[in-house]
Amino acid sequence: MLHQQIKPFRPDFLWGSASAAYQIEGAWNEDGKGPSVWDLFTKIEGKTFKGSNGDVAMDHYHRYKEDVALMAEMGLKAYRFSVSWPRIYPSGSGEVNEAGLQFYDNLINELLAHGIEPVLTLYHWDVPQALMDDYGAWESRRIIEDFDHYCTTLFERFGDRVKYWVSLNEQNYNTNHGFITAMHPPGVKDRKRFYQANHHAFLANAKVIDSFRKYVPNGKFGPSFAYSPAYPASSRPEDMLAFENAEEFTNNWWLDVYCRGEYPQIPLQYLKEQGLAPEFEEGDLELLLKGKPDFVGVNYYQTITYDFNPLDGVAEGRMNTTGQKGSNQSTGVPGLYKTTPNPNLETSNWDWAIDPIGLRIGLRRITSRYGLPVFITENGLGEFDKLQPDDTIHDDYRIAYLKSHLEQCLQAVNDGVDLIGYCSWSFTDVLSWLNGYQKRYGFVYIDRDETDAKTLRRIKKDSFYWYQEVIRTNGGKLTE
Ligand code: BGP
Repeated sequence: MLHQQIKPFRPDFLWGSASAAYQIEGAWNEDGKGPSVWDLFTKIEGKTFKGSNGDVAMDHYHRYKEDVALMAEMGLKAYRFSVSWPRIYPSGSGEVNEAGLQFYDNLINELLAHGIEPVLTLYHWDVPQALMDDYGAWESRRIIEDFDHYCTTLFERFGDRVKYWVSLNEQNYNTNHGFITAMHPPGVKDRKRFYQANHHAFLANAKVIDSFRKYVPNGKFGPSFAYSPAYPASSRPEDMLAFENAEEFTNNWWLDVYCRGEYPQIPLQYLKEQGLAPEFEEGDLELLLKGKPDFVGVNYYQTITYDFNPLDGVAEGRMNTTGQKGSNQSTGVPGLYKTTPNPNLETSNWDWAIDPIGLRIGLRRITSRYGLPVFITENGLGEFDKLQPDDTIHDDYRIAYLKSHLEQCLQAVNDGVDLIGYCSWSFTDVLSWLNGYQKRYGFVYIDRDETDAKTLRRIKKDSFYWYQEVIRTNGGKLTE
């Protein structure tokens, strides 16, 4: 679609940026917080880049006022952060930890005092270790009640001040790595358990949305989906079929349940034949139907290109977690699809395809298929950054990435997408789960590395000043 005239972003567009508790807070065992699965998992040798962990992270727990002051200086309209479940319920359920609630109370009040809309993520992967020990966390239906109890506590406490809520962050990516590649906790490789745990997460999500309607009737709620729109490697019919398979199994499987309350037919039948489909219990289907969101949260980094994969084909490939360009390997599901590099796209040093038009395509697919507003809850470029002797960081590559993606957002808006906001990933640099501290995403550099927390000083990068202008001009800067 080419447009003669381009209309601007809506006047109340939520220009934002994002983070997650484990990746920035630190203070992992302070003020009554219980351990999360990540507190233990990162200590297992070989699981993360150079054994990096979030014990101290960016020390945001102690420096949140300084961080919010930087957000205010930038002119940020919205800030997406996550609440750490084991900070609120150290054992997952039972006794609430008032100090944990107080921390987020303070953060929310600080944001509001600076005119920044809080966007609260209920779950960004840090399930309490106690629930893993008790019943295997997402592998048991018991999590549905515990998650609802935890979320309801937050609705009651913050519902008067927080309007935008995100339920599960990247359920698809997190369960995939938890149960297929074993790169996230619980570190399992089992497709049957993957589909079952994922089903419980859907039920928990739906249950919480149902509660949300009662506690925060004027709020807006949605999941954050790790959306990598699929491309076919070629117009060869076998590749087209692989692409269709990938769309069904890697995207529609989640988006259909969130937005329509039902699993897509073709993959469900295939998984039933294979004995891999989730077990349904009475009431599951009715509950899923109650889980419709107000918006689809989209975390977009890249498109993925697929080609034909025979029954004895590729199943597992190593993922680039070192920043050594070209070390990523093809991965797939035999008989369905396998991934392949797209020769038309540049890649980052972590081999992620850079594809701004892919974002527009994804936004349009969601709009046409589900007719819901979209909130981009993550988008950004992870790269090596160099701190110059004069305390500057010239991240022109990040500016180019963000600019090209925002330009496509504007095109998508003109195509008819109801886009309510955009949160870059991330505001400050954060711990990258598997890639250590060297893979940086922020507008604000933080002086630390994998093994040394150094000074933890906050230093504004060039992209900070660029985004400040984008916000000030409501996107006008993009078309200059
Ligand atoms: C998403 C996560 C974020 C963040 C981001 C960048 O999957 O929701 O928490 O980490 O990706 O990914 P990475 O840190 O692996 O580069």
